[in-house]
Amino acid sequence: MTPNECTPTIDLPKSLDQLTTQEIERKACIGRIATYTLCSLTSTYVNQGFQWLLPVVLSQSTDPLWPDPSASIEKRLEVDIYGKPVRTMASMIVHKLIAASTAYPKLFILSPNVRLEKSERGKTGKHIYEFTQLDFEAKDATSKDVFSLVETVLCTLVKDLKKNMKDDLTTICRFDAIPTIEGPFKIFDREDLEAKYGATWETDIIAEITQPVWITNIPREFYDFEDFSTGRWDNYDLFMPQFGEILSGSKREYEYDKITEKIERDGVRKENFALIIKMAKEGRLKPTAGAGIGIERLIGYLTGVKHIAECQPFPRVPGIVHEL
Ligand code: ASN
Repeated sequence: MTPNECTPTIDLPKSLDQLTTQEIERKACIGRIATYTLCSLTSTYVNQGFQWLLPVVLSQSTDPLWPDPSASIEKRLEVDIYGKPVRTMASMIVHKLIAASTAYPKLFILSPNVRLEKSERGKTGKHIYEFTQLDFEAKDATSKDVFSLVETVLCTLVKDLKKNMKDDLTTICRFDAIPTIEGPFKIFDREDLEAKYGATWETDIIAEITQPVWITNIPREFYDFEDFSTGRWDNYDLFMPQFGEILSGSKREYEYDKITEKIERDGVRKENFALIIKMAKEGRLKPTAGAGIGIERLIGYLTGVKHIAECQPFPRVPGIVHEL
């Protein structure tokens, strides 16, 4: 490809049948990088002793995605099956906490998530209405354990990708653009960033960093651990340079009193979380920590696409529904 062809030209990703010959070549190249990425991520988790669970899509209990400062959900999908209401999976957070507390102390899932974001988000380049998370959870793990695991996973990926996928990365002009990364990544408290940069802290920090960074202490859903005595949240996002968030997670709440108090405080529908509440009451919900890596965002960062839906064979741009 010529240097001109390196520049991503697709503002709003098209469906496969609409692509030119040149765009098909680019799509195939991104597809090979995606395949390599998935192989690398899943191998590292398996090598680290994690069990690979298959996802579920319909369930009575799913992520409330509330309260979440960055949520913009237009519609929640609910349907009756066998006389019971179920929702499409927003994330397998509840399943993870129960699975890690019982039969699968270290687990990961490539989990399809449906989040019908508002149409305006079609143009951010970072939002899609169906995406896949590599969602993982480990019993008795701390935030620090999650940090070093993720650092191993991502540093291995970038190192091996640059070694084994040089031709494809060069074709899309990403070989030199992706820095080799090295852990431990720096950790910033969200409150300090707000004090330094104000409301634009997210875009400011992304522009400034040259290595991935952890952002901690972000108020959000009931299942993230909150220290009631200090008001600090033991949770985290991972931001990539010039790109933004590709992962979020936390140490988890597991105590009945705290979970019920937070569900009440947040105005979340208790009846959708009956099982996790019951298990917490019986002392069967255990301390765990984990996170989810947004696969299309990670591949979007690696390939430098304008819109992460360009990494999807069948683009899911908010507001745009293709036949496939
Ligand atoms: N996967 C995230 C976590 O592990 C939850 C989410 O996607 N909202 O915390």
